[in-house]
Amino acid sequence: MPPSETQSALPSRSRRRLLRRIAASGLVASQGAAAAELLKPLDVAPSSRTPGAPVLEHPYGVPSPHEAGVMRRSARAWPLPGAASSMTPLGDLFGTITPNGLVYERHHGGVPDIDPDQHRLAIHGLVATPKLFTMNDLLRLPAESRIHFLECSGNTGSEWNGPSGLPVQLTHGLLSCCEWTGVRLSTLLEEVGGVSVSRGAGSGAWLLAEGADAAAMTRSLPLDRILESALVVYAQNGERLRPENGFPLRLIVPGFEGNTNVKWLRRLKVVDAPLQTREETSKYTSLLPNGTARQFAFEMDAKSVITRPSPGHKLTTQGYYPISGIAWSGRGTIRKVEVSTDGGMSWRLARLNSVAQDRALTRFEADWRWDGAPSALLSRATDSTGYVQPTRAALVAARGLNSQYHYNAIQQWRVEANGEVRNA
Ligand SMILES: Nc1nc2c(c(=O)[nH]1)N[C@H]1C(S)=C(S)[C@@H](COP(=O)(O)O)O[C@H]1N2
Ligand SMILES: [Mo]
Repeated sequence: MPPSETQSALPSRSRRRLLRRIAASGLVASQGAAAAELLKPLDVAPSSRTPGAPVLEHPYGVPSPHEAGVMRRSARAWPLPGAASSMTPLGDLFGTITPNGLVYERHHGGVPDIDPDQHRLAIHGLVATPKLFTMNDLLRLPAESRIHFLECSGNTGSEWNGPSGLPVQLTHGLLSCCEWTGVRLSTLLEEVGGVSVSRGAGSGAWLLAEGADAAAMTRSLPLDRILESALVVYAQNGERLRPENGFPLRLIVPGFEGNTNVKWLRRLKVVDAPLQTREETSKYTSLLPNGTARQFAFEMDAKSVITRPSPGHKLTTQGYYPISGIAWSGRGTIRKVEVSTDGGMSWRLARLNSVAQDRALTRFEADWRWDGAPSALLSRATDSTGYVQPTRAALVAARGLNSQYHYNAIQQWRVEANGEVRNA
């Protein structure tokens, strides 16, 4: 039956019921012309008249050309070659998983080209039997897949001094969430016969992780805190890692600041104290108001942001809008998200419309009827430890304005009377 006949084939009683329902829904007022269209048979869609493109036009699939504007972008120009970042277009995405081509990138020395057949992972230091692993060795160990967010500790640093005017991609886009597949760190340490430093409270078992890139990114990590959750991964969202995200191997430390998730991983060394590398002394420490530095602030604190509507979006008519966003915590799951549409004077509970997973993005949504008046939209996350996302004033009071990293304050978007959404 050609598609044009399906509409008129509806029995007239159910057609009348359908039209009554459309009228009752209020859609008729705003879409009168569209509703009137339904009274006559629909035309055959132009795209139904001829066969479409063949299979294998794109042996590796690509998004619709109509989505060409959805891409990673950089917030600023970087002064040194290879040291740069690109940001995930959060305002254009749905659900909680970041597609591989849109995962943010942060490199300190560019993206190395590594032959997986030549690549080795060394596990050495205070272990019983130091070993070199090939990629094939790693693929023959028990695998595990887990969904975790990855956030650069510099994410949202643009807002320390107040609203930057930037859209959500450029304020919060050093954030992605993937399903990571690889080998548990604990399995690998068993493979080298175990660790020969006494572990437990007060002891000093640390793990030095180093990348094979030009920056030789190197971080020391407290072994006790990461042993149960860290993964050495070779795949993201079902396929091998992308070169820019660490191909062929990277470390995933769930909930810890992005830079500890060392890409192009070439060695793990068990040591008895942190090595005070460049990335934990001159970088990735925060200068506090009392003049001391906050070092080894590993966990990313609970945070949330509204992604739709967000700056760059425009509300076209008054009426119902879902407020949609994401929330996450480096210390566990998201317990609740509250939303305000009046600048924080009143709050109400949002629905969590994805399963709240451990150290992963959670999608929330709240109903809102825009009455055309200027509004201010905010979201506030509470995590499973009871920690509540702070206001900017509270965060600045605690950390001062010399802290570049770990900005997690409540974010406000203004809705103007003309429907424009702004970070102001
Ligand atoms: N070897 C190496 N690992 C690295 C980096 C790097 O420059 N080199 N950048 C780190 C930083 S600062 C972040 S935020 C994350 C970014 O991971 P992504 O590019 O996969 O999003 O990787 C971390 N791991
Ligand atoms: Mo980072």
